[in-house]
Amino acid sequence: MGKKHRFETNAVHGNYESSQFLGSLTPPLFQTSTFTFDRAETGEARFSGAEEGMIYSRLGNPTVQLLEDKMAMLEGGEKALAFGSGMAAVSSVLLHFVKQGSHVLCSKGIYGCTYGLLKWLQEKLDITFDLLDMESSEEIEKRLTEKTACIFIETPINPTMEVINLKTVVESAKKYNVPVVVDNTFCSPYLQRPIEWGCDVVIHSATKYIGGHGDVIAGVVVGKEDLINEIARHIRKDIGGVMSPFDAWLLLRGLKTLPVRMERHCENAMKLEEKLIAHHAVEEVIYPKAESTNGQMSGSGGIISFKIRGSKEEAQKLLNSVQLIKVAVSLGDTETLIQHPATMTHAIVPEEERIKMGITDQLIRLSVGLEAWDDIWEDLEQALNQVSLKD
Ligand code: LCS
Repeated sequence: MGKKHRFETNAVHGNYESSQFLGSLTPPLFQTSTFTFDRAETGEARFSGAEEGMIYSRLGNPTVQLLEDKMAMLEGGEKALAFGSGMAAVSSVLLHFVKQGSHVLCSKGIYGCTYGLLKWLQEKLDITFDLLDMESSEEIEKRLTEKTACIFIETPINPTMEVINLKTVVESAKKYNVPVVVDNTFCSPYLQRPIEWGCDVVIHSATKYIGGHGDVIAGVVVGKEDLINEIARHIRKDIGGVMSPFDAWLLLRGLKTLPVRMERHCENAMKLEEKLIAHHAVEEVIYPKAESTNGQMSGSGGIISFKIRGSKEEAQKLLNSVQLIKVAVSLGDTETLIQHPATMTHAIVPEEERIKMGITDQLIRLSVGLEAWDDIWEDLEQALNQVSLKD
């Protein structure tokens, strides 16, 4: 290709060369588990690494590789690796970094299953982990020990939407040579590219904005070539959490519209935020603004969290009152989704920890979809009005 293009163009074309695939405009789907060898010696050469080429779809598949190449390009990383879920990506990265007795320094909040995984690793491998708000370098550096295997961050944090300053974290981490892993699920590479800020590894639950249509469970890891090769060889190959070629094909299709979708998610969310702030049943709206992130985020994203006046009962009444908006976990889909983190995505986190993370019974998470924003608001408003009515 030669010429460097802009993000939107790369999202459409990526590294894809149709001439390599019989002129097929869209990437072909190689829905196959294995690849034939013309001779026994070819098989030998491929297994030994003397010859490049496909062997078996757990080790690599052309459609999956096209997705990996495109994700590496969009995140500005050297190489990417696709997984069968976001959690397969998270667990592969953590297993790569930790060993018996390691320490992991995490952002103040992390996705419920990531927390569950760390707890399980604590039991199995005696690892320790801290949740920290990471507001200052001093605070971060105080918590780093010789055993710290990596810093693991979500930003914005699911579901409390707190933003972590990546520059601050990277400065401290570099002093102590600790790798920084960022779960970039909430932003997608369109709004935030952590590798450009010096972070080492980016993780996605591609289930969300990358796919964008609520029809795939998938994960991606992006980083330096050596690290990605190591994870491919020792973790993905042998633990086997691979992505199916069809899912990669759906994600390749989803990525083409990522910039357009993200713009609309952001636009709708901005309008809904204003309305939510003004509603009497809403106590607080948590929606980070790109302008206050020193360029880290180029848009404010499509997720709004808010606290309703009341408790769990009112929260459940709100969820039971929406009609157009769907009550479901997951996010980043075309449909607007609403969920109650304390009893759903973060139910696994013990109450005391959950409260420290800021996940109270009042907290609601809204993943703003691509519908007409006023239709979303009309539905949310009538549901909020139900909450404030006394039975
Ligand atoms: N990382 C983050 C930040 C997530 O939000 C999720 C899933 C994962 C990793 C795991 O990805 P998965 O294996 O599901 O592809 N978050 C969900 C959520 O907030 N609601 O439902 C799933």
